[in-house]
Amino acid sequence: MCNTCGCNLTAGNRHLLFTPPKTEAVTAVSVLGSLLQHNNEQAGRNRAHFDAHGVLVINLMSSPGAGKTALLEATIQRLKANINIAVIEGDLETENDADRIRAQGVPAYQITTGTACHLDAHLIAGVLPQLDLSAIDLLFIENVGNLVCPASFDLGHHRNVTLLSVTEGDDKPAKYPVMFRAADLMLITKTDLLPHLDDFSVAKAAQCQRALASQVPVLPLSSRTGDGLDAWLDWLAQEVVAHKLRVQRQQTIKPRMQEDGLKWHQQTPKIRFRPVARG
Ligand SMILES: Nc1nc2c(ncn2[C@@H]2O[C@H](COP(=O)(O)OP(=O)(O)OP(=O)(O)O)[C@@H](O)[C@H]2O)c(=O)[nH]1
Ligand SMILES: [Mg+2]
Repeated sequence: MCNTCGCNLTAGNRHLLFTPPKTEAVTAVSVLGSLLQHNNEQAGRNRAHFDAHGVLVINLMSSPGAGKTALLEATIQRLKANINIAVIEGDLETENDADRIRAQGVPAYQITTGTACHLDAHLIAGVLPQLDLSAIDLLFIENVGNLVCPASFDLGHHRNVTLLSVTEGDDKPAKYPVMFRAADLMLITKTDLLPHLDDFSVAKAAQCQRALASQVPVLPLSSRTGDGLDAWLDWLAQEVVAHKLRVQRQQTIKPRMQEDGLKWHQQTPKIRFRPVARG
């Protein structure tokens, strides 16, 4: 969780800061720690609500523009005849992404976070009254485009899918480990652009993911051409069925959250300086 930019305060949880009783002895750290705890409690309530309706909830995370909405558009086109889908969109501003999803004929709810660079469980709880969960099998949450903070906030969802587009560079799992460790599935997107890039290696990106001790599937695909989409759609269909069975057994599943996200983000930055060799 990011304690330096203040992004852990959102319109959804701001009320928690001002809830009495509050003493002056409350330090910033304890307030922020308590916000994370409140977030996790609300996430648990959200998940119980989703499970009561047998809805699988998938959180899509990536840097801005990696192709989350394009992937949703392509996915909806292929699955909507067989699976009832809805989408919650998160962006700082605009209804653009929700409009794109609605154009595909499925319900979409836009959360605009203003300044917050991630969604949290309270923001999700705020839109739940508008969702007819009895009419949904699969709910996607498209998180705000950001490779850091979204990984530390449990929304009450079941699976995290992290996208890496080929134009971002194949070393991103190494540089943003908190995000990529949180992935239950990693998608390498925009593979139709690979012929134009001489320095992105799908194998190296997968290797960087494995170097995080992550054995999750890594699937390359292009939402533009449809290449590789079948493997993603198969994964989704299996997850929907597995979740229905889990719920029948009164079980649930939590995403691969960074429970230690707070610790990760509070680590003292390491400053490495290597003089440039002069020759
Ligand atoms: N060539 C190519 N372009 C793509 C593909 N997927 C998405 N794009 C393009 O990439 C740009 C960003 O795509 P979006 O789907 O809006 O990305 P996003 O991750 O939802 O972006 P934010 O919501 O702003 O974080 C758009 O211009 C898309 O047309 C793809 O598979 N191939
Ligand atoms: Mg989008």
